[in-house]
Amino acid sequence: STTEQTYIMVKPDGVQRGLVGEIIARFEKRGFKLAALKLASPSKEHLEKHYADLSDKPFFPKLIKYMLSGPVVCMVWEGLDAVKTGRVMLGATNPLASAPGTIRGDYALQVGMNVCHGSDSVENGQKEIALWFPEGVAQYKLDAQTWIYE
Ligand code: DAT
Ligand code: MG
Repeated sequence: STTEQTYIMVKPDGVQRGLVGEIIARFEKRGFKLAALKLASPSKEHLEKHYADLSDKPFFPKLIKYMLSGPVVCMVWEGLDAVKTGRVMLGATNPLASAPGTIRGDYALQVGMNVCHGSDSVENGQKEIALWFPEGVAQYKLDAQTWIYE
């Protein structure tokens, strides 16, 4: 639906490398509506909740350490098939397998520094939005949608 929401996050490497504007621009230009945006320095406990599904993986401690290495930019983007389309725009988890034209395929090389996060299902997206934006997200009419949705 056109009101589907996804949680997109620029990871510490993306912030340090000056990719925040580029990543925002891609979602903006594609036609998605910005519903929430902030710079954050989450705690270890918060990140462990975000990545709870991966807590058994051998790379989990390294992943948490990386995510704690600097601020992240948290966003909610809304629009048609936002979750699936967001994942396509991000590219594969391993940047070497990501197609050029995707964010990871254009800006990353290694899985442990893959620049950005995107929700993998509508259900997980809603969980992530609740975790990262307990204050709620914006509700407004995006006038450009008249020229995006037929
Ligand atoms: P994605 O971020 O594409 O949703 P994921 O949820 O499976 O991928 O994993 C979360 C992050 O954990 C991923 O962006 C990078 C890291 N990661 C995943 N698989 C890894 C692996 N095999 N080795 C090291 N880091 C990994
Ligand atoms: Mg994931």
